Amino acid sequence: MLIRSLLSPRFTSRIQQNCACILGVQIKMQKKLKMEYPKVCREEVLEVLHGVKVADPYRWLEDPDSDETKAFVDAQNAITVPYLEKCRAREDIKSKLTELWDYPKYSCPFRRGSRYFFFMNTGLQNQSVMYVQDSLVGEPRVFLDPNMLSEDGTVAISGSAFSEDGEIYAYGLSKSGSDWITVHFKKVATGEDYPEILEKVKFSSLSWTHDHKGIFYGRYVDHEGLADGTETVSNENQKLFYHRVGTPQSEDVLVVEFPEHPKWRISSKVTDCGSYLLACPREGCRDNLVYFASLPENIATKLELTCIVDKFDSDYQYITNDGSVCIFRTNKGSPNYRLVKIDLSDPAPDKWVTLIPEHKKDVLDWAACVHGDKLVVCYISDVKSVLQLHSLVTGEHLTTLPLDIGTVSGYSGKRTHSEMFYQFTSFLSPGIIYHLDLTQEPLKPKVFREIGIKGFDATQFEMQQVFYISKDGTKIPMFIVHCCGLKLDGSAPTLLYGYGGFNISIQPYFSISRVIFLQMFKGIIAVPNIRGGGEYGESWHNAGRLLNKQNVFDDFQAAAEYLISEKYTSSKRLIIQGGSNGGLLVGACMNQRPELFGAAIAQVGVMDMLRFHKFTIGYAWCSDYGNPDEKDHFDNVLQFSPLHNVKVPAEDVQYPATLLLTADHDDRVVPLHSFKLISELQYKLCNHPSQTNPLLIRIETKAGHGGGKPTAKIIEEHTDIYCFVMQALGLEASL
Ligand code: X98
Repeated sequence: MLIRSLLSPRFTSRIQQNCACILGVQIKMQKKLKMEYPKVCREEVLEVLHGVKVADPYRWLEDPDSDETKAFVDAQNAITVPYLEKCRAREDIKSKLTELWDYPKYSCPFRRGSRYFFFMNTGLQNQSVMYVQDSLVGEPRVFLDPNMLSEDGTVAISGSAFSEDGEIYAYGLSKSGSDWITVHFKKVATGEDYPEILEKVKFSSLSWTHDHKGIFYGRYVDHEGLADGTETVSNENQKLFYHRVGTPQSEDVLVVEFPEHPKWRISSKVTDCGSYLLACPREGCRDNLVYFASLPENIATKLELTCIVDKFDSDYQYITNDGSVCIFRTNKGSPNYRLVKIDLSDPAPDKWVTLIPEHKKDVLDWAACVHGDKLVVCYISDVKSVLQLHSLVTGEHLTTLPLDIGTVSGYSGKRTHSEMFYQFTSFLSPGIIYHLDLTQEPLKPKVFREIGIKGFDATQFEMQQVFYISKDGTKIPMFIVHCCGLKLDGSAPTLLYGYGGFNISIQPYFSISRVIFLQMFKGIIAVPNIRGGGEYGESWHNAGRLLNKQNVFDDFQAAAEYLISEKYTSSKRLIIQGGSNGGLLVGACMNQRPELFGAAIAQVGVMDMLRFHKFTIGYAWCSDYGNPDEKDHFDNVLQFSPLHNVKVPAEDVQYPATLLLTADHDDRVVPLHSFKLISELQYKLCNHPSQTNPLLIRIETKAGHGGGKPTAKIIEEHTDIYCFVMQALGLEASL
C-alpha cells in the first residue's frame, strides 16, 4: 500500500528545486579527508508491506529518464571522477594494465560445414574478431569484425548459430552492453548480409531447421517504448517465432506461446536428427519444462507440442538423440546431475533410463556428443574440472583426459566430427587449447595453441586451495594466489572475490588484472566457493538460496576471518569485491560487518531486495531470492537487503571505503539499485564522525551488465578500481 502519493504537481516541483541544488553543490574535501556528498532528495514514500512500514525515500531514482535522475548521476560522477583521477599512480596503473592486457587471446576453433572458425583478439582490440579458415592450417581471413560496427567498440556479438551446412551465420548484435539484440544473417561464402534484421530479441536461443531455411528465436512482441537497455520495464510475454531467411520479420511465424504464463522464457533446440523441436520454458533461473514437436516440412503455423516434463522441479538439458530417444542432463532425483535417456514416444518418468549415474561427490557440469558414439563429460571435482570420455551407448567411462588444476573454459566438437578442441585455464594459466583426434588410438590430446604473455611468468606465483570452516561448521573451499615468497605477516592487501548464487560455479580462470594486483600491491587474491553456487551440485545451491541466503554472507565473512586469523591480511587491508549477485553479497556483508573490511567494490549489484522483481528480468531471480510479495520471503530478504540495512555503526567503527559501479545500459540489474544504495549510505553516514572512508558510485555510460564490454572500457574500469583501493587503503604501488 502506498501511503503517500508523490505525483502531485507541488511535490514534483519540490523535487526539481531540490535537484537543482544537487547541481549547485560544491564538492570539497573537509579536514581529515571527510568527503562531502551531493544532497539527494529524500521523499516521504512509505509503504506498509506485509504489516511492516517500509520507507523508500529514493523511489524517484527509479525513473531513469527524469531530469532529476540525470542530475543525480552527474552530481555523483562529479565527486567520483575527481577522486579517482587524483590518484598519483593512475597513469602508471593504466599503462601497466594496457601493457599486460596486450597479448593475443584465442577461442577454440570450431568446424561448421567445411570451414573452421575462431575468435581472436590481438590484445587491445575492443571486440574479438571472428576468423574463417578453409582448413586448420589454412590462412585465416577476417569473417566478422565487430570493431567495424561502432567507433568505440560498444557493438558486440551476442549469441550466434550456423545453419547445418555452415553456409549461413545467424548472429546477434548488442549495443552498449544491453541484453537486447538484433539478429542478422550472413552468407558465409561471400560475407554478404541478408537485408532483414530481427528486432525485440532478448534471452533467446537461435536454432536452425536442418533444411538451412530459417531459425527459431524468442521475441518480446508486446514490448513498447524504448528497447535500448536503459528502460526498466518487466520483460514479459516472450514468444517463439520461426524466421525464414531472406524474408522480413513481419512474416515470421508464431510457433510457440504460453499467454497464460507471461514470465516464461522459452529456449528452443532443433534436435541433432533435425526432426524435432524441443521447447524448454523457464520461469526462474533454475528448473525447466520440456515440450517437443515434430517439425513439419513447411513451418507455417503454431507447432503442436507434447509435454514431457510438466513441473518446474529440476533442470533438463538436451545433449543428443537417436530417433525418439533423447539424452538429457538432469538433476531430477540426482543433485549432482546425471545423464538420462527419455524416449519421446514413451516419456513417462518411470520409463527413463539412466545412462551415466550421478557421481557421489563430483558434479556433472556439461556433456556433449562427439565422433558418433562418444560423450565428452566434464565434471567439477572440488571446484576443478575433470574431463572424461564415455560411451554414448552404454555410458561406460572410457578415459580421463589429462588436465592440470583449473578449468575447462571452452569446448568445440560435434557428433558428426571425429575431432574436438578444449581450452584449459587457471589463475596462472592464460589458456591452452588442446586438439583431440578421436580416430587415433591411443587417444593423445595435442597442444593446439598455448597463450603466452610477455612480462608474465607463472613460476613467480603460487596458488593453493584451502578449506575453511564457516559459521555453521560447513567446510568451504577457497583458492589463494600470491607471489612466491610473499611475507605472510597480516599486512598483504587482499582482494576477496565472491559470487554465491544461481548454481553458478566460480572456477579458477586467468585474469591479467588480478596478476597486476598481485604484482603491483604485493597482494593476495582469494576466491572462496561459497554456498549458493554450483560447485557441489544442487545441495550447495540450495544451501545458499531462499531462506538459506544468509549462509552465503556467513561463508564470505568466514573467508575474511580465516584470511585474517591465518595472517594473510588484516581488516584494514581487506577488499571485498563482487558483481551482480556478488554485488548483493558485498552490499549485505558491508552492512553486517562494516569493521571487517577496508574496502568494498560492488559492481552492478542487486541492492533493493524488496523491489528487484519489478524490473526487466528481476522476477526470474525469485528462484534464488524468493518473492518479496510473499510474507516469508519478504521477512527474509528484509534481513539482508543492502538498501534496507544501512546503519550508523558504533562511534569508533566506520564503513569500508565503498565504490559501487553501475552503467546506464545495464538492463539485467538496473542501475537504480546502486543509485538508491549510495544515496542511503551517504545520507546515513555523512555525519558519522568516524566515517572518513569514501562512499562513492561510478556510473558508466554506453555500458551494461558486463557482457560485450569493449577492452578500452574494461581497462578504464580496472584502473578506476585500483586507483580507488590504492587511495582508500593508502597502498603503495610498485610498478
Ligand atoms: C539471468 O538473469 C539470466 C537471464 N537470461 C535468461 C535466458 N537467456 C539469457 C541470455 C543472455 C543473457 C541472459 C539470459 O534467463 C533464458 C532464455 C530462455 C530460457 C531460459 C533462460 N541470470 C541471473 C542474473 O543475471 C544469474 C545468472 C543468469 N542475475 C543478475 C541474478 C541476480 C543478478
